[in-house]
Parts: sequence; structure tokens; C-alpha cells
Amino acid sequence: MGLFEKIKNGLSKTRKNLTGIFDSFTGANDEFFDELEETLITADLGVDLAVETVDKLRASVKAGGIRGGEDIREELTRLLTEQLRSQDSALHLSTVPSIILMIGVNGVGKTTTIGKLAARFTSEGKKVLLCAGDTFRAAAGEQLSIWAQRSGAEIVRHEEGSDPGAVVFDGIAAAKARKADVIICDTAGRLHNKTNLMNELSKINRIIERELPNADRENLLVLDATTGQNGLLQARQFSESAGVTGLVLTKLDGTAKGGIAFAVAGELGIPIKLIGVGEKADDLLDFDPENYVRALLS
Ligand SMILES: Nc1nc2c(ncn2[C@@H]2O[C@H](COP(=O)(O)OP(=O)(O)O)[C@@H](O)[C@H]2O)c(=O)[nH]1
Ligand SMILES: [Mg+2]
Repeated sequence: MGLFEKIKNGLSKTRKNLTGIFDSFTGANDEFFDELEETLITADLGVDLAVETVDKLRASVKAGGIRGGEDIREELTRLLTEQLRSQDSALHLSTVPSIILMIGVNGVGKTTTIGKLAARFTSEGKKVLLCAGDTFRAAAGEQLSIWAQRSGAEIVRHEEGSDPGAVVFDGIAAAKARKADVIICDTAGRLHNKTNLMNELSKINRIIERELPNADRENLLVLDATTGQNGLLQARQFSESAGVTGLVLTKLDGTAKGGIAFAVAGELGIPIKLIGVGEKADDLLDFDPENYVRALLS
């Protein structure tokens, strides 16, 4: 199965619901718009955005030129793509070294995404160094070591319970000494409480700023797309306290409804940069707004 098919499969529930509405289209009346609005809300778009989108669609219909369900589908595709397109989806990692800090709550797919990125970069001939900054559990370092081995990346790892800031500090020093192209730092998603976690991320941020003041840097927040609107809450918290330059939406091969992409992009203005569509090394895609919307609507 191609990667695009995997997203299409994952988003099939939303697509079927929307397609049902388009197919049964008998006219742009209130009933039609209400049903569409409800379906968009159910698809995790969020109430405000669903209402706003349907209002725009109403205006387009009023302006003329939209007749059948197929025209409506095209117009909705245009409106939703627009919602995502104002964003810069590219990863900016031109300096040597450049650095990625992967953040997000437990279980969303941080370590897996690091593994996938490491595989991508090494296959491009880049030298990659991983920092095992999740020292909360030994298993986390273990998991990252396996990805390092698989992808041919190097890894800096300390023992369980040690200071994540120190791991990042050592990782940066090692990357400079070994002339690595990209450093990717893992972090814990769960600590004794949220304040601890946010303090730790601030500390890591400060270390990176001090040790690599001129390096290109991405703070990628990983969100599990199947958690719906809760993802929006997480995005808000992390972007306030940890500084987020981009989002990674994972598990889009699963039961995700897909609307969360529009909600986070629209409400927080954080660009989506990558999407995860499985557990394997090559199950990672650059985010493409139009493809994403087409996977939902066509
Ligand atoms: N189906 C699917 N599973 C994923 C994806 N990304 C991660 N996972 C799985 O989600 C679970 C948690 O991932 P992990 O990387 O350990 O999360 P972390 O706690 O944020 O580091 C693992 O079982 C992964 O294999 C994805 O895109 N699709
Ligand atoms: Mg992890």
C-alpha cells in the first residue's frame, strides 16, 4: 500500500460521511448545510472552524456557479486547503549541525518519529546523532538505541534517571566533535507533573540556545491524530511553554478523523510539517495540504 493510500484508509470514516452528504445533495438548503456542519464537527474540525467553513461555503453557493454535490466537494476542498496552505511546511535544517527537539506527551510517537527521521536523513547521506533525552524510563533509551542501529545513526545516551539537559549538552558536544549534520533529541512526555516537564523542556531549550546559538532548529510537537480535540489542548500547552516550530501528526493510518489538522493549524497558527502513517521507518510523509484534503474529501 502506498503512503497516500494509508492516509486515505485511515481517514476513510470521515471521507465516507462527507461523501454520503455530497452524494445525497439535492440543493443548497439549510438542512444540507446543517448536516455538513455537524459532520465537520464530528471530524474534529472544532465548532468554530466548522461553522466558519460552512459559512464560507454558503457564501460561495450564493455567489453562484455551484450546482451539484460535486461542485460543493470541489469548493470545500478549496476552502480547507486554503486553511492549511498559508503555512510553511518545510523543515529548516540548513546549518551544520542543525537540531531537532521532539516534544509531546507520552505515547504519541516521538521516539518512532525520530527513528523515521534518522532513517530518512542517513539515507540522504547525512550524519545523524540522536540524544536519548527521555531518561525517565530505561526502555525509552533502549527503543532509541534500536532505531539508531537500524538507521545507522549515532547515539548519546546516559543512564536512567539522569539529567536530560546533560544528555543534550553531551550530544551537542559529540555532534560538534564528530561533525554531525543533524542532531535529534528525544524527550520524556511524562514526568512527575506537568510543571516538571515544562521546566525541563525550558532548560533543554536554554542549553540548545547557548551551545548552538546560530544553528537551524526545529522544535517539533508530536500529536496523536486519533486523540482528536485533546490534541488541540496539548498543542496549546506546549506551544506556550516550550516553543513549537512545527507539528507532526502521527497515527493517521489508524482511526483518526483528520479534522484536528485544521483545528491546530487554524487556531494556533503552527504549521504541520510531517505526518506518520505507520510504525515502520518509511511510514513518514512531508505534509502536503492539498493531498491531505483530498484524502479526506475525494
Ligand atoms: N499506527 C501507527 N503507530 C504509530 C505511529 N507512530 C508511532 N506509533 C506507535 O505508537 C506507540 C508509541 O510510540 P512512541 O514512539 O514510543 O511514542 P513516544 O512515547 O511519544 O516516544 C508505538 O507502539 C509506536 O509504534 C504511526 O504513525 N502509526
Ligand atoms: Mg519515547
